[in-house]
Amino acid sequence: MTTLQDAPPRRLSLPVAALVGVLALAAALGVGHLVAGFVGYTASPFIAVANYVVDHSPTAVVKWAERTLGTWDKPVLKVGLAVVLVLFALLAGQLSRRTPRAGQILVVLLGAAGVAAVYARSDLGQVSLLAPIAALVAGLAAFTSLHRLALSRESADQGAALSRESAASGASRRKFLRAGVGVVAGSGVAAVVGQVAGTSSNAEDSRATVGPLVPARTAPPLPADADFAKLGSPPFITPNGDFYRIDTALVVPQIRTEDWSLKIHGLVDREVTFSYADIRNRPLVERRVTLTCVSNEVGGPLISNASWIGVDLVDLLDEAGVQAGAEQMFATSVDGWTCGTPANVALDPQRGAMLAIGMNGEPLPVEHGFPARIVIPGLYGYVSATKWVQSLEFTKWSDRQAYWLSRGWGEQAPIKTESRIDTPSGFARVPAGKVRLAGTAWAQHTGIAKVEVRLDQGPWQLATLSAEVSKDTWRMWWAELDVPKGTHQAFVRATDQDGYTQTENRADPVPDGATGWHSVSLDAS
Ligand SMILES: Nc1nc2c(c(=O)[nH]1)N[C@H]1C(S)=C(S)[C@@H](COP(=O)(O)O)O[C@H]1N2
Ligand SMILES: [Mo]
Repeated sequence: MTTLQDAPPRRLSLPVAALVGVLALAAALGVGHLVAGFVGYTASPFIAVANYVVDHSPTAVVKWAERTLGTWDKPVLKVGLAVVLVLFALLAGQLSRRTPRAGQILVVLLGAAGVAAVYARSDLGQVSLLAPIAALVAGLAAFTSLHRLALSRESADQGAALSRESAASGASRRKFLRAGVGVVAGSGVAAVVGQVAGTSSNAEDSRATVGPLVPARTAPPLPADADFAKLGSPPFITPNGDFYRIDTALVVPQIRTEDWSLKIHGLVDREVTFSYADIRNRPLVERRVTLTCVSNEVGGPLISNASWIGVDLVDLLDEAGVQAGAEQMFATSVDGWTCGTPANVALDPQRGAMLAIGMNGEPLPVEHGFPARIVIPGLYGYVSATKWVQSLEFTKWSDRQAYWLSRGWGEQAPIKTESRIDTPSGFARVPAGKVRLAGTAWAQHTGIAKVEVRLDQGPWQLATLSAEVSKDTWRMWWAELDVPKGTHQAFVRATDQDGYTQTENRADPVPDGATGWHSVSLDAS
């Protein structure tokens, strides 16, 4: 008869060790998400760590992700992070097959990473640290107790194998099983409750109560030939649902109008703060402005046009009295993203910079900055278009470095004159003969003077331009080329109203915007 003392050394089997690690991870994430639902949704350890990765990735990685993944970068990051966490959990289990020590240390290290990620956020208060701390404690407790149960189960098994005392083995097996199921169910419920609590006071119902935004100064009616959409150009106004979206927010910031305010401070005569009602009750203006992302490749899709409704930014700035020494308007969003605009551009009354609260007749969509964002004609989005904006601080360039500036992008970033062929799309098969091309061209705040197209090395031919709605918006064009049988290349180039013609030289988006002629291949038969 063998007693437990003589049993082989107690050791978890590989799958049981792995299970302990994964269950502890589930407990940590579930409890963290639950607490975050009450102290600040983005304090959820998983979201906080993902955000931290976004904010601290080397420029080369961010660039690579933008280029290869486009708008898939966020889901890919989340799945990638989940895989990494599960690998860590498996490792924690594997390292702890005899004693829980190594796994406990790993759990604490992972938990500490969550705490650090939340601590690093400028927009999350002290209380939000409760979420990652609760996650750490839950993960550690789950790991330790599951490990103990698993180990006693394992040794009971080993004892049973020798002594046939299967009753004891069965009991401890059931205990471990019950605990495991309990952890899974508990974490699931906790995560769901946190999700519901964290997103229930969302911005969408606040947005629904804003009511109609009626500008005191409306933009002039659109001429019938503002676009050549029937010929294959983009529509002049981009519907909100089709408007390109670029931001670093993994979770779209949810701010209710009553919780929003904008503070103007720094090198100003008097600090001023505006509530949503303050802005809403001012006479509103409506302006069409085409936004462009600096990351847009030649021929790329990161450009869209809207009718923005809001107030003249310069009026708000005048109330603060910006001082002569101010060089940049340093804007911060509620989620801690930052943006530096040359102060003289923000302050130029001719520029038409806006604090926008409406987009195409509706309150701003939440993902486009609700309750309020900055829109400045003629500057790429990363130096101008702060969404969910909460602070405008006037500083010197040397005092503050905005998010993308510190990642290798330029300080000054006026939008470059560019054009794009939208129809036919690349590698199109067309019947030989007359082929109609259509597309768009832009030189925001300068205006487009002409657009030309050519086939291969042939002569440039003038395209027909749409009506100029504003110098701050894109302009559509169409043209016809004579295309003989065979494979050819069609090119487009624009000239702006300063007389500058787009250079043929290809430049990367980094550091201040791509250049080069867009072309499409035509396969004529
Ligand atoms: N808060 C916040 N605002 C932001 C950004 C961001 O990451 N966070 N990205 C900027 C960039 S790079 C661009 S191109 C524009 C895009 O605005 P859209 O998403 O409404 O098209 O928003 C700008 N405003
Ligand atoms: Mo951008």
